[in-house]
Amino acid sequence: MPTYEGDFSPPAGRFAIVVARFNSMVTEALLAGCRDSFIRHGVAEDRLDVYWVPGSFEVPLVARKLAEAGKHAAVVCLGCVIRGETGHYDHVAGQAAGGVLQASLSTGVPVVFGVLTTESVEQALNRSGLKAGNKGGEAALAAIEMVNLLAKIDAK
Ligand code: INI
Repeated sequence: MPTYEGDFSPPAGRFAIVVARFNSMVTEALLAGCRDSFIRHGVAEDRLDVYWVPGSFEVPLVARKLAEAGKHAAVVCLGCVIRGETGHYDHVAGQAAGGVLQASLSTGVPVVFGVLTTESVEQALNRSGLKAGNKGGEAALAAIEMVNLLAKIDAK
């Protein structure tokens, strides 16, 4: 049966990375992982545009504006929301996730959710380059895979 998957071959075009400054020690590490992953998969740094926003709550607006503009093959969203550190964790994390999904569905452009939502600072550090890999790097891979899958669908 015909089966379609996006691969990790170097995709064409530019990529946008929207990154929240809140918890910047973690988000800078996510950005470094994301950049590194793009470069290792054939997307040179001069094809990456980075947009800083105050916090994860602001990520969806900028992601949607960029996706609507149509100048990027995909938009990667990076942020870090730590439950232990915020009383409105559920609102910030939930709205960020919902907004990112909406940006993708309303534009047809892959908008990837690389916002960490963790119980503790330790978990956040582990997922941004320590014991549990780097979620920023994974987000870049998801963007590449989605761009390549959509290109296959368009080519059919
Ligand atoms: N933003 C985050 O990205 N992570 C957080 O953990 C966080 N906390 O703890 O509140 C956070 N808050 C700021 C929020 O994203 C907005 O920038 C702010 O509410 C202004 O709209």
